[in-house]
Amino acid sequence: MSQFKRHTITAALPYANGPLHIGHIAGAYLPADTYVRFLRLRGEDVVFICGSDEHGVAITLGAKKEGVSPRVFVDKYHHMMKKAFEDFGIGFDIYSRTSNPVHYETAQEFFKKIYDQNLFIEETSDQYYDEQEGIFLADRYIIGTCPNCGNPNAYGDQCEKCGTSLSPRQLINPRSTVSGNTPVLRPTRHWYFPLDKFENWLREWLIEGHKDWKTNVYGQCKSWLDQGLQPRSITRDLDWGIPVPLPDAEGKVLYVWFDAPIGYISATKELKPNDWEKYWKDPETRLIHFIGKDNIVFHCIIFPSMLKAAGDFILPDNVPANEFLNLEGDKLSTSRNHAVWLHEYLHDFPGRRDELRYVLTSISPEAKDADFTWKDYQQKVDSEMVSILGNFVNRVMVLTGKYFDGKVPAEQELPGTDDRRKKILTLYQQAHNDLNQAVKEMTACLKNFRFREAQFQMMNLARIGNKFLADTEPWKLAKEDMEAVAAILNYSLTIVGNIGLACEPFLPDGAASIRRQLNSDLFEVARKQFWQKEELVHVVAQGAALGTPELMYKKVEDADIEKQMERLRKTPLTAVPEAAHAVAATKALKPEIAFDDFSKLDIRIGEVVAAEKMEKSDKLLKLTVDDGLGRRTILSGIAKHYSADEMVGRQVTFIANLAPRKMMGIESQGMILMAEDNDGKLRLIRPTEDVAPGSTVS
Ligand code: B3M
Ligand code: ZN
Repeated sequence: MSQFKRHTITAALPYANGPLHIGHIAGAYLPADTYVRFLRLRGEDVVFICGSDEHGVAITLGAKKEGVSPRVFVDKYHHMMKKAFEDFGIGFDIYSRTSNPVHYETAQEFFKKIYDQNLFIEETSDQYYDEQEGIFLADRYIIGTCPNCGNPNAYGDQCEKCGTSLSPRQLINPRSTVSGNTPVLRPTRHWYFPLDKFENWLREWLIEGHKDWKTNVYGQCKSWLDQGLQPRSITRDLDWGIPVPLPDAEGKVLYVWFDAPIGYISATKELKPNDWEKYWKDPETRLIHFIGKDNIVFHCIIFPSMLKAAGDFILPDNVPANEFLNLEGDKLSTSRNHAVWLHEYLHDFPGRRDELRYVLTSISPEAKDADFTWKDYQQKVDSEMVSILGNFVNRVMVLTGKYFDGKVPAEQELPGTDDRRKKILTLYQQAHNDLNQAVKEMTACLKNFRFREAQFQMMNLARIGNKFLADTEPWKLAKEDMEAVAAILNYSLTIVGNIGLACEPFLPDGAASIRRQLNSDLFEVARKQFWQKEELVHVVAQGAALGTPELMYKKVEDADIEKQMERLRKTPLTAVPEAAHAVAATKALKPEIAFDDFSKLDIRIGEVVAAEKMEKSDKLLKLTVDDGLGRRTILSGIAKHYSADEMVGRQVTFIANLAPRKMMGIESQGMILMAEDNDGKLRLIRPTEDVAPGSTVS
């Protein structure tokens, strides 16, 4: 890695078509984040690039199912994903999006660069067309029977059952996914990228030149090349996407897999408008793509060929793709809501980001598919994070508090030839060797994208620390040999400090906790030395006062696990409409209504001028509302969510023409509108800025 001056690290751009789940995180984002943290700790110049992929059929079909425009659809999911990444602490330098103007420009320029060399093949051919919908059916707009395995629901671009990549014309009994109709053939003109012309070059660059890539990645590439490459169409007939930048190309947009990887370049431009080029064109920059296995061919074969064709770009030096993660023995599925959603995890387990990072890295699907189970999550948190790591740090902190008043005891030579001291010295030497060995292995694994093993070695530091304490038993020596106790605890604090350094790429919150607990001035310097020398370093200074002990991790309650299991059990086994994935467990839609039904409602904004709790009811508040015309009384079942005091002075939205209703002897003249989440929590709906009471809502 040292022959490179800087690193461009990308993580696959997730489609803005749904929330993130743990499969995404384990596949690309967590390994990328761990690696980037490692590089930064070693003082490398790194840009860490990601963003939302906002084009293609995944977007247009998703938007259609939710009944909104693609623009509204991608806005919603882009912000949702961006926030979840931030909340989880994935440290992108930029999280951009492919609907940004800079990306349009970059992608169009890229197209033109290849076009101007006369490399594209322009061809008119017959393609399937849905006459009822008036659209051409490419990719996932069309399904049919897979010619390879007989799966009746294979897509126009791929059979998800056997993994074969397909084109619509290969499907048997093709059907439109939009209308269900049988399509007809119609001529349409498209541009094709001549992948076949890059075959020889790919053999040399990839097959000969990158035998160092992971076997799962290398194997997939080789089998693609062995089957022979064909020209691939890189344009589509769609009204959502980046227009083909040619004068006679009305209605044609770039194929999403042509524009999306260029998104890495656009995002770098956005991040570093003045010197982005060195991250993409200087041969001393190391380009690495973190992705899931379903993206291998695009990142290892197609995008490199595009970069090569456009000229003067660097090529990926490695593409450490992961296999898939399953959940409780079953494929993760957005449409069946069989998933652990990142934003839900963060909500249900506040302050426990490290725990998810740890468990996902410990089962990282690096070489083969892996399975996440909640029981395993609980077990790993309890018996590894709490019992090994947290426990070791805490014991050392508490013992130092007890024997040395929370100050770092003196380092000791421990002279003397009595058996006890000899034994301590031997144990110390052994621990020291083992610790250095673990640090060496950890860094070697990090360099080679073996994060699972790297984290195991990191945890070994705590295992060795625990063993050192258990073997030396300082609490038994306290009466007779305080020098020995000092030596043991000084060294134990050094181990704690080195764990604090070693766990930074994996457990950022835990690292911060150790840092607070040790409260050492040496930390910054120690960190540099540790990652450069790859061995144990001095982290604590004799006599320095430690911080307050903290419990780094706590056990996972059975009830918390049960709640998650219950949620998974409750989700339907059969597919539900895609829209249901928007927010897990969102209520089903009510039947459609006519506009006239809606316009009968008189919805208005009012201001609460007085409020009191109804006696004998724990639910009802009695509100006096200024409705612009006068005052009215409205009873509202929100007492569990808002106090009477809180309500006074607030603006509310209410139905003004609902027939009055008597409740507990009082007439309610309207209904306050509330938002109710999946847990039954109620929240007021009110204008973002105050408006005049009596304003109507439409
Ligand atoms: N959006 C596919 C996916 O989310 C695609 C990756 C683009 S990376 C340039 O799996
Ligand atoms: Zn198939």
